[in-house]
Amino acid sequence: MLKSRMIEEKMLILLRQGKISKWFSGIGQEAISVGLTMALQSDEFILPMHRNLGVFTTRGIPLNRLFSQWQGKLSGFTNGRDRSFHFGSQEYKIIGMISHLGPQLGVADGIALSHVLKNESKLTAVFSGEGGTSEGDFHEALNIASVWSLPVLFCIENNGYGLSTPTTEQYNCENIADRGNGYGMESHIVEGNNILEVYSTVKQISESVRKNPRPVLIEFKTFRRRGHEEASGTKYVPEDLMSFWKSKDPIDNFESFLIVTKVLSKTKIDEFRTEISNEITSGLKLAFDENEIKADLKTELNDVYKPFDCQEVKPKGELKEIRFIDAVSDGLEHAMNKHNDLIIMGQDIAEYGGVFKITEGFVEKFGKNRVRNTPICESGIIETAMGLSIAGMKSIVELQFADFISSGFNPVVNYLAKSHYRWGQEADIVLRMPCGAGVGAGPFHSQTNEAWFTKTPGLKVLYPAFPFDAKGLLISAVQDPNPVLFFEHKALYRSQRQQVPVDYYSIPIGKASLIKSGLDVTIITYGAGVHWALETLNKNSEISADLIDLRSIQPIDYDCILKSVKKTNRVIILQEDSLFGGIASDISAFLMENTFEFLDAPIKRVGSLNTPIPFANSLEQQYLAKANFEHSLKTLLEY
Ligand SMILES: Cc1ncc(C[n+]2csc(CCOP(=O)(O)OP(=O)(O)O)c2C)c(N)n1
Repeated sequence: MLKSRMIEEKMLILLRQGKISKWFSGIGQEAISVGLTMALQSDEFILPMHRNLGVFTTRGIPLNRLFSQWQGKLSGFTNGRDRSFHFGSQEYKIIGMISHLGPQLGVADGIALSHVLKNESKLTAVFSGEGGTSEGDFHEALNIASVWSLPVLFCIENNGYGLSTPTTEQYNCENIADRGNGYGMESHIVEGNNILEVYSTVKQISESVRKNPRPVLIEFKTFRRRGHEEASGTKYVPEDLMSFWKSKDPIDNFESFLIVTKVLSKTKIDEFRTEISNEITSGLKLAFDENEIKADLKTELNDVYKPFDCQEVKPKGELKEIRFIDAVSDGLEHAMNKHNDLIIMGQDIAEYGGVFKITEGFVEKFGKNRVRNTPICESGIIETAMGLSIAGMKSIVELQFADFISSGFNPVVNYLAKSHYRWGQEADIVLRMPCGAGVGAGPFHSQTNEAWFTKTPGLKVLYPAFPFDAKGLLISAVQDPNPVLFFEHKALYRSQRQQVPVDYYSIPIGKASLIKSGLDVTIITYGAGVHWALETLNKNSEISADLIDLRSIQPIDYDCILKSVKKTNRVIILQEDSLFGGIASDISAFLMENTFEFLDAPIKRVGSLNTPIPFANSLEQQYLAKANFEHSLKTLLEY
């Protein structure tokens, strides 16, 4: 506790000297981090917050590495890419927060799930402030952990204020621990400023949880004695409250206790102080002496994704005519057979087989541990998938409809997408996204929302149009250790049939497919757009076109596009999504920059109307890009 306190005191000085940029103080709360970390086994994961310095010091991270992290230097944990405690370390079994507070609660569920699945008697501890418990992530994570009996200690540091918001404006129950009841979960209240109480309670609970896996909610009562961060002050805190909690300082009180009980002497304490002070000084010297990070463009771009050498398995052997939907199911089954550590999670996917029946029969083949029905918790389950990945397991999450990804948006774009770039941790996850319009399903069951994700660095986005591609690309998506969003157009599920190899094969990610070859125009599209284009070309046999099915829209096969446009000199880009801000706009800009001299006509984009997707058939037909494609193509050819 003393080490953590003395580091903080030093940081406050450095902050005043302008030598560090920001500090979130945990002064007065040290007993919780230190007591909990000491009570756990060193190979059990802890997911701390911004005031849990004691977790890091107790796990023995060399101080120079912590200081370098805070200064954005190479010996830190993020190559200068993230600040403060926003990093993880497999070596120290610490998974730091992302700024959004709540998501790590679900990540802890995933790590704990891996322990259950691997029959390890370990637990995972995750922290949140009382403010963070107001986020939906808290509710989802506790609910999932309870339904699945996951060995997670949900540790809530109730320190009186969330920034300036007092607990009375944050929640309306007496204790946060009382909520345990609502989740069917055991809960405890612990005097968080008493190191002995923290240590002994957590030790006792952990021993029991390792034997009998279950989640436990622990509310630590404590107080935040400095500002939210140093610049923000504490004007809003009544003085008597501050002095009350000062009298409950965990270090002062423990020190007095140790002196009274003659465990420690003043001299020994002074020795400790000198020792720690020397350790801080030498750690700081190392960090300050370290050079600033040199920006290297190639390294930055390369580290967005985990390198993946796709082991292409060429299709061969017996063919069978199957529907798109069967191809997805078949690809999934092959992937489950190939990767014993692959878990599928989704709503109603187990005995019921999923709303599209894609996983029908999977429970019988792979068991309920690997084919998991989930509560309606998109965020929490995507976070759980992230936790599985941290624990070295692969997972697929089936979104019931791609539209519902909005309820799990935060972990996708902030956790999964940024994790490898920030601290080298892959998010080995495939999100299956049944999407698309033309089925009379209205505004919330029809969207093709790939553009929400293609603009976020760190995600891969696949969108097959044929059964053959669906199976081969899904297999590659599972192989790929990066987060992949796999779009499956619902209207193609039962309308598209093809001869597909029965065996396992894969298709490299990032390669477009040239479906038709011609001379006069290049049509670039994907998903249902491919079939609209084919329909148009079949009806107008005089049109000689290159038809490119992108298949992968992040990354995009620019080589294929360039080659074709330089040959045909005209290009039309067709997307099902509303026109503004979609893939077509980006490809169009790329072609303007790179093929301007080759073009004989302005680039044409065709997308759906900039309205939500309407329900009634006549309105939906008018909405869809298909309605304008043929006319636009002919106009372009006549230009
Ligand atoms: C989703 C989200 N909303 C708002 C913030 C800004 N913010 C950062 S910390 C904080 C207060 C957190 O309070 P609490 O969870 O009680 O933790 P404490 O800081 O008191 O330890 C707020 C509002 C944020 N980081 N993330």
